[in-house]
Amino acid sequence: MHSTLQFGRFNYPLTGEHARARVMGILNVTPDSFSDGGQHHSLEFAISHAEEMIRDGVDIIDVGGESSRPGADPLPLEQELQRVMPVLYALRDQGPAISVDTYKPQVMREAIIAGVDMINDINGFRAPGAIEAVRDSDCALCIMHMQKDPQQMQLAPQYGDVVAEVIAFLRERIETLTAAGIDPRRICVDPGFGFGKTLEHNYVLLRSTARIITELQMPLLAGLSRKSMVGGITGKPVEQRMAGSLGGALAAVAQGAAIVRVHDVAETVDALKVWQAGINR
Ligand code: 9MG
Repeated sequence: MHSTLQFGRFNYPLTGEHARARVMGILNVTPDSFSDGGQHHSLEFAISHAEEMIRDGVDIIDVGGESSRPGADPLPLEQELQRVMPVLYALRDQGPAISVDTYKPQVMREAIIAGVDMINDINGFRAPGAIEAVRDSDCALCIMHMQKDPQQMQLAPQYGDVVAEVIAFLRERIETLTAAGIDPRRICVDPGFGFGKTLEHNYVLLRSTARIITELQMPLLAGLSRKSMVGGITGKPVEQRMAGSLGGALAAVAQGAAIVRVHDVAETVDALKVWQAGINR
């Protein structure tokens, strides 16, 4: 494992006394995430949500314009740019690191010009031109595993050995990115909870967080906030999954996850502070 994660303008220690898990707050700029669907209101809503996350102690804000929920349709490039670019420019100098959640190379290029610190690609930089789009920047790259695509992924996910297959996929992507000249200190990996996985697959992967980190020697990002895997254990609907999501985030961090991607920033920041204070280092 490298001792730091290069994160655009930031450099996160991964080992030693200054290492701690970072909280990534989710900022969806999708029509269902603001009141009237209008462009102006969406920007205002996004900024005020981001300001709340900043007050709550967020480390990274992950801005996404296209829904990746199971069954979601892809968003045309121009619409995605119209949704995310004003938000990226508005947030760029507010303090936290900024990430953009996209798999489209053209969005990656524009976001890098705007100064983002991370590209979070649920497609693992497999789109033609994705690697070239990010290669010459210094932003961090999150490589996520997904079986099929958001429209197909939850139809009938199947694996022989889910942990081995996710590790093999991530290893191949790390090798492809580094062979293209990308510094491995910019890379983090993500098992992709809920992306082409059954409840059982998700928990086998969550319980294997430490193994994934050890085998790949890369920092790991865990995103399970409010997902069906939380509802599958608690029996709670999406609006009542905060406590369950905190439990999942702590399970990942206890095994070495470097970043947790969450909706509930204030609660996660507090939970991690108490957990950190209460463990033997
Ligand atoms: C965009 N997005 C939705 N869920 C995610 C997850 O679990 N990880 C990452 N990296 N991105 C996600």
